[in-house]
Amino acid sequence: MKLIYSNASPYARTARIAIRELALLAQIEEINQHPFDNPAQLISFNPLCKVPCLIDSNGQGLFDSQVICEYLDALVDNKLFADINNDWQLKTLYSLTRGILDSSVAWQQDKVRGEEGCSEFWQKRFISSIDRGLNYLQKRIDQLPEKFNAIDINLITTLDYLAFRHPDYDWQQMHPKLASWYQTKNNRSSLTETMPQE
Ligand SMILES: N[C@@H](CCC(=O)N[C@@H](CS)C(=O)NCC(=O)O)C(=O)O
Repeated sequence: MKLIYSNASPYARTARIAIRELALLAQIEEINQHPFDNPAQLISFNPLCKVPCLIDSNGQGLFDSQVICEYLDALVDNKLFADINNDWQLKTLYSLTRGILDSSVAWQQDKVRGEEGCSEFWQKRFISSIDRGLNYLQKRIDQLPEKFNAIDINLITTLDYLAFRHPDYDWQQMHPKLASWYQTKNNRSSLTETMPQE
């Protein structure tokens, strides 16, 4: 199998963390391609030209990051999604982590439009949804399963992405309970090997 990813993409990072947590690295070649270069290989497997994209052992494309993570998890022994998929509240928290990540990425996309193209209205909305989302999660952090899981992957990826792209947004100071939770989780090799980079 092959995984097309880019170093700065938080969505691709969730797939790369799952690969490591599921001990699948020996079976998957990771190919670094930037979607803005419109690589022919990426487009041929994902018409959206977005990363991550997995090419499975039958030579078929799989996307997006959630589908890839669930697929890889099912290949092994449902380590990452088993607790979540049996509990609607945990599924909702999983969706919330995806939503906070979407707002964080949309905020970055708006910022790079520059002073003339960016929108104060939208940036405020993105920041409010991140604030409220992290608060909501912080209040429920003790409800997360003990075992490392797909919510942990998304949440850590989102927090690291905020520090990477929005260093002025001091999430650790604003959400101290999340910061303590993060300290107990962030030393796994799946995380340190996949930190976001330009
Ligand atoms: N919902 C998708 C989002 C993927 C996505 O937006 N990836 C970005 C990189 S962070 C991308 O490839 N963007 C290229 C583009 O929008 O043209 C997922 O979860 O995989």
